[in-house]
Amino acid sequence: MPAAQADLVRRIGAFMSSCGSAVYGTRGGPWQPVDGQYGFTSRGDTFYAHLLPGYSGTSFTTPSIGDGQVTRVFDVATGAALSHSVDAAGRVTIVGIDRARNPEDSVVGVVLDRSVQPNDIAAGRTATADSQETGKSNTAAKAVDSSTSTRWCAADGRAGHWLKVDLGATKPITGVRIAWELDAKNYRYRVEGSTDNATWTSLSDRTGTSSTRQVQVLAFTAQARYVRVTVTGLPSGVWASIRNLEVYDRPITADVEVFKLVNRKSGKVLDINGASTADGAVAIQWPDTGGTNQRFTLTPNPDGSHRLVNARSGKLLNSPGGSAQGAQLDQWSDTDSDNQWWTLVPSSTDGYHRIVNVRTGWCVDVDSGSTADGARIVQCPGNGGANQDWQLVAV
Ligand SMILES: [Ca+2]
Repeated sequence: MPAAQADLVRRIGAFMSSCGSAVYGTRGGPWQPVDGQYGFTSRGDTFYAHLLPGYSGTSFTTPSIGDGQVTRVFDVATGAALSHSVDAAGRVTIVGIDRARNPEDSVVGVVLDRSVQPNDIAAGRTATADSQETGKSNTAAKAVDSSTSTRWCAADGRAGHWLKVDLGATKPITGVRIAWELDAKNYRYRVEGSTDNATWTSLSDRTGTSSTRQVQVLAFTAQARYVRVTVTGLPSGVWASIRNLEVYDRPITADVEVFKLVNRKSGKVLDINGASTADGAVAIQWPDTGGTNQRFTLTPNPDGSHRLVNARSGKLLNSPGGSAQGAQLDQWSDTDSDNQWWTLVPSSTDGYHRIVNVRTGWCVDVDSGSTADGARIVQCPGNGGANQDWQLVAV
C-alpha cells in the first residue's frame, strides 16, 4: 500500500466497524490518491472510493474504468445502493453520497463485472525484436515471460532498436509497464500500437524524457494487436534492454511518476498559488518547497500530448478558455478539452522542454522573464527564451 494510502488508513478510527470491508484485505489503487481529498482501495471485483474531509459535495466521479462494466454501486456503511452513471470515457459518477455519517472517510463501493486489478495481457505472447543478444539468450521472448530476472537485450549498444509483442487479437488497451534492465539510467523511447502490424500510431512519446526510473508506467487508451517499444536514446555504455514489457486492458494501478517543473531562467518551480484546490487558482513560480501543489503527474493523451495533473488538487494545468496572449495560466477540473493538453517539445538546451498548449500553440512562460517569487505563469508564443524552458524533474 503506498504511503499516502497507508496514511489515509491510519486516520480511520471508529468507522472501521461499519466500513472495515473497504480496508481489510484490500490494496491501494487502482488510482493514485489526491492529497487530503480522496483515495482508492480495491479487492477482487470491487474498488472503494474514500472521500476525505478535504473533498466537498455528495457526488463523485472516478477516473476511467476502461471497458469494465459497473454491476453495483453502494454506500459501504449501510449497504444501500447509490445512483450512478458512466460516461463515454468510462468515468463513473456517483450521486447522493452520505457525507454526514462518516465525515472522516465516506466510502463508496463500486462492483465491476471483472476483477479490478488487471492482468498483463502480453504475458506469454509472441515477442520479436529487430535485434537480440542471442549469445546470452537475451531474446525478445524474455521480455514477456513475467519474470524480471530475465531480459531482452539488443545485440549492440546503439539506439533505434525495437521490441514488439503480438497480443493475438486487437484489444482495447489502457497502458504499459516497462521494467528496464538498469535502474537510474535515462532510457528514451517511444511506444506505438498497430492493428495490422503495418500502420503504427504513437501511444506514448518518451523520446524527450529525463526520467531515470527503472519501472515506468504509461497510461493511454487505444485499440491494438501489436505494441512496439522503440528505444530512441541511451546513455553512454547502456544497451537497449527490457526485463518486462507488460500491457494492460484495464485501468492500471497508477504508479505514475511525479514531477516538478523547474524554470531554466529562474531556477524556480511551477506552483499553484496558495496550495489552492479551487478551480481558477492561478499558476506562479516559487522556490521549491516540496509541497504537493508544486508536483504534477503527466497523463498521456491519445495524440501524444499530456494532461499535467496537480498532485495536491487533482486538477489540470489550464489555459483559460478563450484567453489571450499573456493571460495567466490556472488549474481547472478536467473538461476533456485541448486547452488543458500540453505538448512537450525538446528545447535547444539539452534536458529542457517547452510546454506548448495544444489549442493555442502558446508556451508556458514566466511573465517578462522575471526571477521573482510569485511571478505569474502566462502563455506566450515561443521565442526561445530561457523563461520558456522547463526541466521535468522526477521526485
Ligand atoms: Ca523477463
